[in-house]
Amino acid sequence: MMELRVVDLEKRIRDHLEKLGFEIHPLKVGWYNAVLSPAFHLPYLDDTLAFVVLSTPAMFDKAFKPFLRNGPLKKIRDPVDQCISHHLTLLRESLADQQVDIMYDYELLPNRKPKFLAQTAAHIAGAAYYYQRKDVQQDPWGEKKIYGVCIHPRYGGWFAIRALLLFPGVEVPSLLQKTPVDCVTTEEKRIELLEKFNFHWRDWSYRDITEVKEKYSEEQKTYFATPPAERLQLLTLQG
Ligand code: B12
Repeated sequence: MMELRVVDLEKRIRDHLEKLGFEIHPLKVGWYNAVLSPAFHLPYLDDTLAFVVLSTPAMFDKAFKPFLRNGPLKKIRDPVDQCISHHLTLLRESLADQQVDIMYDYELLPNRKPKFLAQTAAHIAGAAYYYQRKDVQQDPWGEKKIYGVCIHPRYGGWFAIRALLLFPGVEVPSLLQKTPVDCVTTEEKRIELLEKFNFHWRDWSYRDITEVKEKYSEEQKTYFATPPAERLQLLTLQG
């Protein structure tokens, strides 16, 4: 009975979000908490169902451009963030019978820590492998701080991790955990990836560390390469 309800729920979320260029991957909160230090734990039962939401390259055309055409933007908030929260709010309304908590990648707690760690969630759900400094045996970076990066089996680095949907009332003890695809397998490539992400992220080359099936269009690249304060103007000019 319980399992059927979960399958149905997952299908409803998928049907709603996939046509907009999003991808969803289920996980249990307990898997996520198990790898994190207590300061980052989410206060839910271990078996609680959650979904990590990714935006794929198609989101720009399928959700973002239509969103811009349809309504006035609030000047103070990032347009893509507004688009995503718009669609996840609609999703929540369509699941009216279900309590759902939504955490966005850009949301911070009062102590300035992010509400959830997007990369850990993506890895744990099997969506995109999270390459960290500790995935390299002999690293050349000494005292430098090195941030980790997720790579998706289909989109490489051409995607973003947008939100975590949590279902406090829904427990899924028998959900099976998927291992993320390890697509950057050699020591040399992993070093190259982390160097590109940390020291050359502005040239976006880390996103092409693997052969990709689909990536951002030229238009989408121009949009994201424009400083946030000038993006609205860019969109207005293009009509
Ligand atoms: Co940033 N950024 N960022 N960023 N950033 C995010 C990480 C994210 C996920 C945003 C998104 O997609 N919406 C993307 C990365 C996407 C990806 O991985 N493919 C992102 C990007 C793309 C960038 C930039 C390229 C700029 C941009 O285009 N937006 C640059 C690149 C980095 C650079 O500067 N060269 C960038 C920069 C930054 C700054 C401003 C520098 C800060 C600091 C970065 C950092 O701390 N990682 C930054 C932040 C704060 C974030 C943000 C909001 C939070 C990250 C954070 O604070 N992590 C995230 C979004 C989010 O997560 N909500 C985006 C806290 C640290 C402590 O986490 O290092 O992963 P951690 O440590 C945990 C893991 O190691 C875990 O435990 C630790 C905590 O206890 N752990 C795990 C331990 N053992 C194990 C074992 C396993 C198997 C696993 C899975 C985990």
